[in-house]
Amino acid sequence: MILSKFIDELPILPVLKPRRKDHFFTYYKVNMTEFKQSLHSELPNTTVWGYEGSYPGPTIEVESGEKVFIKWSNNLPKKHLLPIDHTVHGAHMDVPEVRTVVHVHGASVESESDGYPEAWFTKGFEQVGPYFRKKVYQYDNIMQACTLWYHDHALGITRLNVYAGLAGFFLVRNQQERSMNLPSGDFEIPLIIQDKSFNKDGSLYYPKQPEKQVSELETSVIPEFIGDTILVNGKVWPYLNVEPRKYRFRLLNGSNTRFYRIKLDSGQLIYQIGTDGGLMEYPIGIKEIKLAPAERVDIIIDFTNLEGRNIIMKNSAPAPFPRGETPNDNTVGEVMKFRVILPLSSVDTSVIPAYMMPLPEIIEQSASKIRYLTLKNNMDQYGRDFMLLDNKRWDDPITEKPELGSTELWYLINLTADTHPIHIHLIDFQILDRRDFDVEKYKKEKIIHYTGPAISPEPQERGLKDTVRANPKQITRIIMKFDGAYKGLYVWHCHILEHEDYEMMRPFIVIG
Ligand SMILES: [Cu+2]
Repeated sequence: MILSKFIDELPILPVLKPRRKDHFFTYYKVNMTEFKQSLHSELPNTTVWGYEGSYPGPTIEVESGEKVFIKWSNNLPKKHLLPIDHTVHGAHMDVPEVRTVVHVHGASVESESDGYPEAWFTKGFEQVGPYFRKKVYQYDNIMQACTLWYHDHALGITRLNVYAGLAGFFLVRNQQERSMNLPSGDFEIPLIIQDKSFNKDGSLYYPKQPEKQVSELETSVIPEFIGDTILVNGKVWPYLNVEPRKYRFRLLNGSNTRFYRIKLDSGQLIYQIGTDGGLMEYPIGIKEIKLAPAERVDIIIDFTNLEGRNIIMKNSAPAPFPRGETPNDNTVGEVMKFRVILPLSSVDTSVIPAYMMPLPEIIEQSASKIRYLTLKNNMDQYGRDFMLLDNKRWDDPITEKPELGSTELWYLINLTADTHPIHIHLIDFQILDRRDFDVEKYKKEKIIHYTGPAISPEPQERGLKDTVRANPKQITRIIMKFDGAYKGLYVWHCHILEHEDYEMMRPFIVIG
């Protein structure tokens, strides 16, 4: 189905109002429901799932250090909107079909409120998963200003719940950031980029079977989901009217599998000011930004002196990444359009600061524990490919047990042909380097033989990260301190949701 581009206006996501707010804490209630929404003016309305009646969900804005309680409640139907594969871990016939649990991606948060995949709950908390601990989650937000997002994380159906619409922004703000005079108010816009496919009746399309059909099963998990349309803030190929001035955009890849390589067709520089975990030391000017699923960048685009221009945000990332097809300009090679047609409403006094804040580097020598963790292909009894971390399944005993206060260095040894965005809950990490190595030798002898020099992280990655692209045939080294306030059970996983749902996820426990 061909949909016209740039005929619908970009939705500006609403900011959620707290139910209660005083000196001591803030309380939100967030309801998950099913409803119909227009995702493109040429499509009949689409049945989606959302938070507070909105897909994507309303933006939750908090202050650094603000104590926030959120009651996430499930008011979804008992029947899932999308096809479930009951052979996948945690989605067997013995559990209810529709289960939800909410994770704030990038948050440092107590274990009981992190949205553990087996802490799921059904409508009205009638049934709960084995790790369910509380109805009201507590977020202390002891992070600096950063761009986080919340989304569903229920075991075995995360790909379906997020695809149905369960995702939204969670922004942490503070005085330090405000004092920088970045573009704000109407000139600061979060953008969640996702890909979807539709049936003629406007309903969401999600395949029941992979290309290589599994005849024994009615519904089978697929190795990756690649949609044929691009949505920003829940609209297919939208446009945004802008003034000739600076805008701050928070870009989030909220797609299941698709990566993006973002560029402006005007060829102008994009000023990046932040990574997953907050502001960078200083801004960088770049022409192209890579975004794996769950990665965020905080950027400024300057439309000054561009009156009358149309600027298209393009995407050149192959899908699946990096071995798949390169996108076509007529379709997914474009994301959205900026039309510089609004008159300047006031003088633009916002700035791109020369320097933002110090970012102490974690040095390699400070690591007290080194872990060598493989990303590896496997085949199941139905002949389906699936991926494992450290050759272990979700249900295998916990092996990653970092000590509170310690620093760890992880070698992500990618033996597969895909780039996997590896996400670790609870902490931010820094990328040390990436390096080519001999995959065959490693598979045979478990010996790391490097075949190229260590490559520094890309300029766009030089900041705090919670999701890293682990490229094929490379070892990606990341370093992290478990120095927060929290102990307990968390997870690390690939953020390609089709991988995460099918065993590419492991629990870890912070001890001490
Ligand atoms: Cu993966």
